[in-house]
Amino acid sequence: MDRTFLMVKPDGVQRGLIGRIVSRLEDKGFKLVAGKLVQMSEDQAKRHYAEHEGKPFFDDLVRFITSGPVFAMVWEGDDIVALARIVIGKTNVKEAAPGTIRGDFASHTPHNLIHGADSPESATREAANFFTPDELVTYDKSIAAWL
Ligand code: IDP
Repeated sequence: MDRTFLMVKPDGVQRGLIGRIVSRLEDKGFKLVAGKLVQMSEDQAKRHYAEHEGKPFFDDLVRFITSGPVFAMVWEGDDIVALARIVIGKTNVKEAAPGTIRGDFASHTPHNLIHGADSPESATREAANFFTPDELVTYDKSIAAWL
């Protein structure tokens, strides 16, 4: 079973969309293994977005992601890294299809509500920036055989 790191960004928290975003991930059949509300520090934000360091939008991105609490999560499912990014939708809200989280709820690109890791390696690195290994809960769901 694969795991990914997902995070409701400050715009999603402020807009009261944590519940609806979590519902969509549950509806898809993913299994929540960890979740918490976090006010990120500047250092934590820079670690999270290390791959974007040096890009013109980096400082704005760090300012935005630290502008209020985020809801950090780890989810589990087969091929979940790629599948979750389909559920989330494209980065640019003009390209995010209806039916995706961004396509249905986001109208300005930097404020695109949710982050999703782009590879299993990124997912592991990003999750470690928020959670200790013992915070990732391993358990079975009897519905799993029906997914
Ligand atoms: P992703 O969140 O869809 O994986 P990334 O390319 O990793 O997209 O970019 C991280 C975040 O940085 C985006 O979700 C968006 O909030 C912001 N971002 C990306 N590109 C730009 C840009 O060109 N201008 C401003 N913000 C951007």
